Amino acid sequence: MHPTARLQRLLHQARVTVAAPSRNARTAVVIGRLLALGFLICMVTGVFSHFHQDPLPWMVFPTRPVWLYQFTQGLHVVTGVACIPLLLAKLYAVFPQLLQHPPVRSAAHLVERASIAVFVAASLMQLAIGLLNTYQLFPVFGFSFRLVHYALAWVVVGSLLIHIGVKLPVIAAHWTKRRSGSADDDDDEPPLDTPDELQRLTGVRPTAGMTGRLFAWIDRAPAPAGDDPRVATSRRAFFATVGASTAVLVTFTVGQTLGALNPVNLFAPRKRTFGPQALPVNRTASAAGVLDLAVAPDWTLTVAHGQTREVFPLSRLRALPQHDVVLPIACVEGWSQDAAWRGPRVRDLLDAVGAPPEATVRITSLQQRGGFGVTEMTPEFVRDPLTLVALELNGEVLDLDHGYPARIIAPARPGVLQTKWLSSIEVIA
Ligand SMILES: Nc1nc2c(c(=O)[nH]1)N[C@H]1C(S)=C(S)[C@@H](COP(=O)(O)O)O[C@H]1N2
Ligand SMILES: [Mo]
Repeated sequence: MHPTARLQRLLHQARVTVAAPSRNARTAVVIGRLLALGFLICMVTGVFSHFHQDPLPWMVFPTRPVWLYQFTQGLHVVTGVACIPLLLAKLYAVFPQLLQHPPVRSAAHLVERASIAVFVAASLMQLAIGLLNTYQLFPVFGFSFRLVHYALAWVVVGSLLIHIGVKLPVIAAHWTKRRSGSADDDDDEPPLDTPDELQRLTGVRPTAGMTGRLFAWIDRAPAPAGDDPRVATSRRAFFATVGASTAVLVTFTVGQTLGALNPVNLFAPRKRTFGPQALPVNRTASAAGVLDLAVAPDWTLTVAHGQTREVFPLSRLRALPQHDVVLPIACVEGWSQDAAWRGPRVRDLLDAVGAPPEATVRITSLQQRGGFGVTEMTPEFVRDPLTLVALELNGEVLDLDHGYPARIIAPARPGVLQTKWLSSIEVIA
């Protein structure tokens, strides 16, 4: 037999073997729609978070509601988690399509298959590294997680748009249950199991009852018809499994940001209220290498504007008007928690050095190593009455692991910008 015919026969046989009632275009569209919504939410919230940390010069961010970032980033991580079972379900549903023959039929078909290959690879990687990062296990040393995740996001979205474009006719045909036809009509490979086809492929005409290796697959039990109750049961079981896994993952993770579900936060790495002063800690003073500097009796906070420079020991910071705010720490990893903070306003400190109202500042930590030692703050946050140099947390002097002697706390900002163990605040623009 011709090798091509042999391969075609093999692929067809494999497709028949893995065929199942839930492996059809309607399933692919139903799961695909949820997945597309999930990826859209992740993209929008992810881009928002990315630009918070790397703003373009013209960007201004909302500072209210104070829980905005807590919400968008909590949604980002929970949606990303939900996409994991959905993506696996989608791959399960369309897997038989992998076994097409010929592998490439036309230029358009090549684009279609290549975009799917890129999309599958990039989205599996994206979800995997996102999940790993929430456990602080991002494995690509020497790369910033955020930049890798951001770049990959565009690969995911680009290949997904091509995929959706190419598949529009299939998506339209199966959008509603009524319009979706039989389970097999997504099977765009010509059916091979008619005697004529087989003869064309193999040069041998199969006779009724012929078994043996060559034609074994044509003797398979006939696929259950659409109205067979076993088909409905099988489909229902599939959707129930996907729905239950997604619901379980979300329920047992979302408690890291949603207080009501905190008791069932089994999967997320950070537990609300677990930590000094009932607040989780991402990097301890010891891990940041600031133990000695942070408790040094001659510690001061330097505030600078050009040549004007004021030095604030702790006593001077405590002598300024103190303000109380309740604001969340909202980590990019998806956990968040409200806390009560107390200290002077950042804008009062800047007024002391005559900074203009539109000042952007650079905030430097005592921390020498790691990426979070230096951050910038744009005017809308600098001027906000809720933005404090916090000296107290939940009614006590800041714990060393929460940034003693002084840290930044500002509304609606990523946790990663709430700099701990302050050293200086300088006007840079
Ligand atoms: N200097 C410094 N500040 C930092 C960090 C850090 O590693 N170094 N981590 C940030 C991150 S990622 C978060 S989520 C919050 C965590 O605050 P907490 O440890 O007080 O809960 O602090 C932020 N401030
Ligand atoms: Mo964080």
